[in-house]
Amino acid sequence: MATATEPPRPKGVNRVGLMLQDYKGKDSTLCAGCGHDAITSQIIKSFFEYGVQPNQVIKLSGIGCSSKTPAYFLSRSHGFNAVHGRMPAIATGAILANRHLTAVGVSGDGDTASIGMGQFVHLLRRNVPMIYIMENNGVYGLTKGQFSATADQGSKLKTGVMNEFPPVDCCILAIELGCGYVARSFAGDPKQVVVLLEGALAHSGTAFLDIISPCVTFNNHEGSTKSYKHAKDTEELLHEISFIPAYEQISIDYEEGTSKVVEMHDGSHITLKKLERDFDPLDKAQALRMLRDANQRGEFLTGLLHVDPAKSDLTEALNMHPDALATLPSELVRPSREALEEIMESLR
Ligand SMILES: Cc1ncc(C[n+]2csc(CCOP(=O)(O)OP(=O)(O)O)c2C)c(N)n1
Ligand code: SF4
Ligand SMILES: [Mg+2]
Repeated sequence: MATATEPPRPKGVNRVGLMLQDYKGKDSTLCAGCGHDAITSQIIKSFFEYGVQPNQVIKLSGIGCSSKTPAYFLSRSHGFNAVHGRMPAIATGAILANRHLTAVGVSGDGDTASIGMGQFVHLLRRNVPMIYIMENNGVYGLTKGQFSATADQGSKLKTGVMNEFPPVDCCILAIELGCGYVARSFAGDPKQVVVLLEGALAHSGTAFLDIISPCVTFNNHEGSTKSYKHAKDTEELLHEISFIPAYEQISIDYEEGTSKVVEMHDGSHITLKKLERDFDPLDKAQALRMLRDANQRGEFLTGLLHVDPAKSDLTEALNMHPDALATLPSELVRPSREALEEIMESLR
């Protein structure tokens, strides 16, 4: 059981003195019922509950219906809507310029796994500290519903066209490339999405979330494996997951053997209550095996697939200055005349 250590707050106000509405953005222009809008609501809720300061956040995206969504949350935050599939490069630059920003990227399955694959894999292997959400509907929603690289082999478009190619499983890819926080969820499971996002906020490297987010206009029919019905019918929870932020934490009671508690980088805790299977998300090899088996059986597993809270992120690997580069005085970032002369001398 967690016990609050902070003084009581007025109802509806979070620990930084803000209300839920302070985390909202513009009205959505997406189709009514689009899964992406449900995820937007969960981003708003999780950032509010965690108590993130909106002006310390940068929102990043590429191109697609999903990539439009940063306009619909956190209107007081910084933002950059990049070129299709090129969000990782922009995110890497922004974070290197200011390592203290909380970065949240929203991408689509096309933006990430089709045109953006080259950039995505390097973001993962560098462990850029950010939350990377892939809103996965199996199609290019914005350009009228062509299959993306995450569409399942054998799934059908409304027109009857069948996808002949095997899908890219971005969670397997992320785990394989050393990502220290990998989760899969479903836009129709808001409770799980919120907890996974809160856990992602507490993680220090790349936190990758693959969220099935049905496209009601182009990929929600019979024969689609990314529809609301298919996801609801096949979803299998790996565990019951809950999040206890560091600021609420004194002690946690849990049942030994049936629950696992993971301490995150910032002192928050994630508790995973065992359901059907014995599964330890700290075990990378087990997570990979389980995902491969699940794919073969056509199962849709959701929850925290892999976590490694101790992994060092890009800023640590580069041994960066503890302060944001963007705020350092020029004496610190510019080499002195003597240093430059020394370099020139060494090149003679
Ligand atoms: C360089 C480039 N190539 C192609 C396009 C056309 N285009 C725009 S969005 C998109 C696909 C979007 O799909 P996804 O990332 O899955 O997002 P969704 O709309 O499904 O949320 C494509 C192919 C583009 N804008 N830029
Ligand atoms: S086309 Fe599909 S992905 Fe795009 S807004 Fe409409 S339902 Fe959402
Ligand atoms: Mg898509």
